[in-house]
Amino acid sequence: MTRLQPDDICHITSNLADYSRDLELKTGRSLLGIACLACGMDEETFKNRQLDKSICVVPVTAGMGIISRFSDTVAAILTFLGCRAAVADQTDVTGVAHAFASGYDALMMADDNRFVAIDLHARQVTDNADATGRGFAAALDLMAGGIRGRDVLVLGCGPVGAAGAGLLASLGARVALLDKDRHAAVQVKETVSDRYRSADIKIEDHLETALSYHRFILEATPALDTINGALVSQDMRVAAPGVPLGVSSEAAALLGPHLVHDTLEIGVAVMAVSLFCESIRIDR
Ligand code: 2YC
Repeated sequence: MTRLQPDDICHITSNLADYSRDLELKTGRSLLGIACLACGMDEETFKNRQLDKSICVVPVTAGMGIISRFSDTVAAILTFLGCRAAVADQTDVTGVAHAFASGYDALMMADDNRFVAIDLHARQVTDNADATGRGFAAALDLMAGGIRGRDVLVLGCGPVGAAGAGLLASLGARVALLDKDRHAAVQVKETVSDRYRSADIKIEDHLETALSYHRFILEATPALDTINGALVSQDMRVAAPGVPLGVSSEAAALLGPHLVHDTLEIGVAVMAVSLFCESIRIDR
């Protein structure tokens, strides 16, 4: 899991409205719209319930410690979506205890290994890796004008790529998996095939070859420049949750509006909507 640097996120808070509009131009849906699609919830339902829960973001000093502006940025994304969110005044256990005592409905916090949203009523945990994979898969579905029956290439079979592959398979895509560790691809193929029995899943072994005959790409590797200018075709659509961006600057320039990438926004938005999905499921 790549650890974010302050420079990766310092631009986010002041650009949320522009970024959401940029997503609408690229996918037809806003940041909230993409997150709702990833969670199978309509936006009106979310908007009717977004104030039902208060969310406390708790900074965590464990391990490599605080990332400057991380908690503030997470809270800003939640607030932009219309949620009631605040950063705890204290870190770690003190912050968690304060959030409980203050009656918050959910927590969001991250150590070096996991970034989670915890619904304190439903006792549901949503992981950022899963949420990010689903969010970018939803963006790719939108960029493709509906991914059902289309061939999609998932680069990187870690937790993000696995979650993206699962959503894409559930949407009816024909999923090809590629990872430099072939065993990781095999594992994801087995997991997704078990969950979606009719899923059409295959494994690719050669990056350049696989890119030569796939238009729709989920780039979920932690490597730089996985996709370079020579491998990009005009009709490609790339959703790239991988941090750092796995698309070279030359390839990104060629892709233009057909590339969706960010370092935090879509994953946090899906985590937020997931909190409300769980409560709706629990309430039924
Ligand atoms: O500021 C804090 O509370 C820190 N403990 C946050 C550490 C986040 C570490 N994880 C990452 O940098 C990212 C996640 C946002 C998702 C994957 N890596």
